[in-house]
Amino acid sequence: MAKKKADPASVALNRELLRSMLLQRRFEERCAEAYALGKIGGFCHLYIGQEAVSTGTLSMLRPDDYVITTYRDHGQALARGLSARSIMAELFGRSDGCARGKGGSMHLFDKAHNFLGGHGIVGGHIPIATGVGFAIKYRGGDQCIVCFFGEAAINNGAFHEAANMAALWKLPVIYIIENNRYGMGTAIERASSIHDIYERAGSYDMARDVVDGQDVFAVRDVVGRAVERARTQGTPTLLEVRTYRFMGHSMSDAVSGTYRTKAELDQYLKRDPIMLLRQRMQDAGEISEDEMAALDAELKALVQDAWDFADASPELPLEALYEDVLVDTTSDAADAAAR
Ligand SMILES: Cc1ncc(C[n+]2csc(CCOP(=O)(O)OP(=O)(O)O)c2C)c(N)n1
Ligand SMILES: [Mg+2]
Repeated sequence: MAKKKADPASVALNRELLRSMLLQRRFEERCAEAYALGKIGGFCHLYIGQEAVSTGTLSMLRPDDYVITTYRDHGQALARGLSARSIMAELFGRSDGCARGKGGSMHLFDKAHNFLGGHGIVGGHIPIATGVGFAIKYRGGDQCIVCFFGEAAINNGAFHEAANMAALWKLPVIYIIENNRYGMGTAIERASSIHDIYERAGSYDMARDVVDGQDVFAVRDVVGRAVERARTQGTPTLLEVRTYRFMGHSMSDAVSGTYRTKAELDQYLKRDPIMLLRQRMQDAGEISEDEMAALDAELKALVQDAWDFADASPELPLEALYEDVLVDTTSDAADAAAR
């Protein structure tokens, strides 16, 4: 029987998803290099291995929705559409960075993309997401906010207060737990009394689901349902996305560490989300070896361009330290700007 011809729209979408995930991977490989060379200072947490979560989730949003996340934020910023140039310049601490070089790796921020950070305090941004959900409802919009955090953050009291309010007040917030099994070097089994952590939403009568975070289509599916719920019913969802980080917790610890075995890491490496999507597309005849090589070359060049741009971008003058510290929210103009 002749092979069914693939629908061009779905082929184009799959390519888009592959491009988004591979860009994150190639970008972060160069981040590791830049960190070793001392071009990036401070903390730096790589997202390698988790790319299907950012791409799968953010490909389901509209530009006027909101995104908020943790310090492990490079991949999500790229998937949201911030330019590689503005992110790399931020990591290099330069004035053309998305936060003028003042935020660095953990504090990427871009109002134009409704990307509300990059937050360094574990769990600290979860109540902020609930607040944004409240603002959306108050203004009468049908947007939603996606809030990413790690599985270790769910044991933080702030999560429980924020989740209770979101359910009680019916706020359009999608809480995404990126369960990569570890909070620094602590395995989830050593930190959480229950291991199916999405069930915590039951305490707040909130919709919930669990999904394979290495499969970009599976992520899109559950996120799509959560977005629909947020837009039409204005209610929150808690999603547990099971994934794995292939690198150390941050640039300051070894890749495999002493808290996990090499065998475990190897097992997860077999489920590299990019490899899985590429394989699926190759099997379906949606991308050839040559096209794959061309895409890879294009993305490597794009990241090199971002590096060169960041390197050439000036640092802010010292006086700029006093800018962006306080905002006068009492004036109408400031209120309008905040929208
Ligand atoms: C309130 C607070 N406590 C401790 C830390 C130190 N810390 C930074 S990352 C981290 C682990 C968080 O793990 P998880 O939430 O699973 O996210 P992941 O790093 O795996 O993405 C800890 C304890 C912090 N930044 N903030
Ligand atoms: Mg974790």
